[in-house]
Amino acid sequence: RIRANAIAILTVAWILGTFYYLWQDNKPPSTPSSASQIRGRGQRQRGVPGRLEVHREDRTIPLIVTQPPQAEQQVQLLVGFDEKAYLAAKQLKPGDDPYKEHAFNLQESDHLGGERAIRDTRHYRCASLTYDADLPSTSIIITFHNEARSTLLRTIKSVLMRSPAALIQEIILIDDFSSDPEDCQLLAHIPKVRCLRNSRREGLIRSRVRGANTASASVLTFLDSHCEVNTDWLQPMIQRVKEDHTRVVSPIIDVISLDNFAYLAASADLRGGFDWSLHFKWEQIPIEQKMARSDPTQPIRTPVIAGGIFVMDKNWFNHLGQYDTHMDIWGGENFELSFRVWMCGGSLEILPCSRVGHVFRKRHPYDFPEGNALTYIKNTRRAAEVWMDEYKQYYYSARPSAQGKAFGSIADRLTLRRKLNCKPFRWYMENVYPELRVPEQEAVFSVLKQGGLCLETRGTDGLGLADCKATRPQQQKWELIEPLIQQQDLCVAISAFTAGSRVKMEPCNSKEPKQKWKPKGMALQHMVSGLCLDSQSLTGSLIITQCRPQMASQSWEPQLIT
Ligand code: LR7
Ligand code: MN
Repeated sequence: RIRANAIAILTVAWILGTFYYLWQDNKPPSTPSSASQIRGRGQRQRGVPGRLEVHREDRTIPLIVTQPPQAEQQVQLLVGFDEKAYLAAKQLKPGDDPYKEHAFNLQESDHLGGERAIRDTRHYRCASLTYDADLPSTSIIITFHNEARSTLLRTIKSVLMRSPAALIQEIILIDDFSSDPEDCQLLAHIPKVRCLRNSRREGLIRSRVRGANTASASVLTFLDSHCEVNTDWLQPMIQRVKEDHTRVVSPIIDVISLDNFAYLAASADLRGGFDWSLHFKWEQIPIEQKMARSDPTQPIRTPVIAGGIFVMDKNWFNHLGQYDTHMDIWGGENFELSFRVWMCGGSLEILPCSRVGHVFRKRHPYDFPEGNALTYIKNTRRAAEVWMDEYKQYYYSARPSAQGKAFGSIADRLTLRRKLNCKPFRWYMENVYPELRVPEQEAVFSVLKQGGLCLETRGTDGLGLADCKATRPQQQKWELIEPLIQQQDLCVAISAFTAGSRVKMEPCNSKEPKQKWKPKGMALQHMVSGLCLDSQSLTGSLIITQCRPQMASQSWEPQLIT
């Protein structure tokens, strides 16, 4: 009897335990009001379309939650700093809109206070990786303008709690002329924390450069002012930079819900990309790379970084020209840095075993002295003009309003590019971001006129001259897409490379030497033979002859068909 009872009790306890475990797993990691919990997940965030894929992956450990440090350790961490007073001094008044000041729910953030446990969102294999015992230490650089005290403090405390103490040389705060100087100054009472205040609003780019210039460690780590770093976030990044100082590395950026502050794991197979308007977006790793990834802890090459959270060797940062300090307030600097790193001999990667949470917002909670749109255009125009070579035309077609807008002098940055002997943007397109498609040029049709006559196709593959008011105008309609002279799927081609050879139509192939032409004065020269398209032949078909552009039979005047 007794044994049977014991077994029954154990069985019930086991079932209850299992249910509790599953229930825990489905709960969001933090416990704010439940009504708003679901909303944060699928929401479209500004600039983060890829974040639609944000989900909890079953490949990651579901239940392990970082342990908050022991009470004694906390006292150690923040000795000399009155956390309660710091947070209490700024409280939301009843009836105030909690989203107004910061574009996130301040009430939920304040409710969490200076620290909290978050789920370890890494792939389980990350936990067994090891790192060098002698990693160099880093200076953490955080710029902010009117950040909420609770988010700023959690950023700092999460760094102190979840990093090996020896790796944190210092935390440099750059207060970008926030309304209340005490937001920053009081935090300098925390050991290792320094506070620099700008005497006027500079924007995040010049602020970061200021921080980097006073940093004393050999490695720089940049963070936004509303982050929470996760378990062992720092070691993977410093390790990669120690092994090769030209690598610039960033973590997977998890999502902290702007509504309820739930910490949500981001998808582990995204990288940074952009479209021709220089709009940043998260995108899936190309399928071939995804297939080739047998080890989920391996770095992911990325064409661009999001911009806010990365680790870079300080000498490399300085050698490559820091940032373009003529960029203002916010935006575009991540493209400029990314192009520069790749084109001037470095690389960019995302490290899946490093995770940092960030509060993604849908609007800027601060003002732009020159307006949001003009500032973004100025900054991205500078990036395009300095780094994108002939590809900048696609930027201007995608963002016509950028044309004619002021962007200052770029002479210094062009000099820098020359001095560093950087590769052309074409190289970047071919080797780093071949997935970025060059836009299809809109078809432009012309007739090719010789005197009063027009070039036209005849029969299956022939060419000839006829009255321009032909009965079948389709056969006189040409697309001049250098080096091809094209009509539908057929292109003008020579039949042999010698003078007098017949010219005919054949299926287009831009790699076929027989089809390559370029304009030479009024004539059309075959690029390989050097001979010119000529209408003067005994048979009435077209041929190639020695170029004499003055000659009427070699003169082809393109005239747009409107
Ligand atoms: O005038 C300003 N001065 C500042 O110091 C304006 C802003 N800032 C600070 C601000 O307090 C914050 O710490 O700069 C940081 C970034 O500004 P956010 O958080 O308002 O903007 P964001 O999160 O959209 O910023 C992303 O894009 C920026 C483009 O210039 C920067 O590259 C940010 O670092 C970048 N943030 C991230 O990459 C984190 C992940 C988000 C993504 C994608
Ligand atoms: Mn941010």
